[in-house]
Amino acid sequence: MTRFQTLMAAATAAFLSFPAFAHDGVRITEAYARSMGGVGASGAIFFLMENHAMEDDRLIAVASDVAQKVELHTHKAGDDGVMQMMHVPEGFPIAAMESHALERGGDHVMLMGLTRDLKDGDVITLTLTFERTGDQVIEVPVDNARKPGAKAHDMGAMGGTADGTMPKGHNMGAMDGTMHKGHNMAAMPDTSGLSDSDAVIATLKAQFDTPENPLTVDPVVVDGDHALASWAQGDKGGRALLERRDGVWQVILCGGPDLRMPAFLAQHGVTAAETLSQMFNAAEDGLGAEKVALSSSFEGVVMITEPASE
Ligand SMILES: [Cu+2]
Repeated sequence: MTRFQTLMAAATAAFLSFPAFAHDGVRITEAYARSMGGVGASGAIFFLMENHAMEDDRLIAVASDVAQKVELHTHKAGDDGVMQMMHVPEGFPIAAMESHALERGGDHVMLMGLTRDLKDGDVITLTLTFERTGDQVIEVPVDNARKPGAKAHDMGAMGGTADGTMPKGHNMGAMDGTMHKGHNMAAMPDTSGLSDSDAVIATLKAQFDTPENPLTVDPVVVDGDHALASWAQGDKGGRALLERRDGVWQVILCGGPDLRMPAFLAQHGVTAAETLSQMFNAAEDGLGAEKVALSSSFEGVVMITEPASE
């Protein structure tokens, strides 16, 4: 039973004669938008659609002046198990008296090439076009810190795996929709007895290293319960932020240039962001400009785990 049906059942039980709905369209609730970057970056919008009509409907188009391109997207695991985002030109169906959620890691509205910064509390105007009921304009608040599955003001909510931050791809040069999510299910390595940096390396390898595509990790810098590492795999490189929870290292996100910025680290739960950043940048610089450039070649940010302290 969908959530909406559950609501309906509860309402029907409460009122023996159930009143007709006042409107015929699709009701939109719990809308929010988030973005990891400024102008030119990408973002995503999530909401719940409830079809209060006796006929099926379908969200077929979206439009907003907040981005150069606005599309309906979903996530799907490819043959290699790697999660990818893709455009869904046919849109999202909402059956009669059913609901359909756009949520992190699933269906979403993709904003590509933001025309302005999305700051918490900003409001975006989004036009939704439904196949049966036509256009509906909604106001969407920006909530960059919202966790997957969390309701507004529900700050105690759960973590989750790779979310819908959507770094790159979409044939837009600066983006590539591939998420390094395929190996998330790898068993956690036993890192007891290892030094912090060896434990970080073991954690990254458990998640991303494969015989065909070996991963090298260097340098690793640890400060308290956070670690930054540079990695290389084939001709690709990037950086990873890790966090230790209950003694276990977890990969929070992968990215490129952002991970050298204290402000970005602070945004993702690193308490001593300035210190960690200085230590890491010095260690990486020590390996030479070529190494730094390779790690900076990773475009966008891929969320692997939600930071616990966010
Ligand atoms: Cu997307």
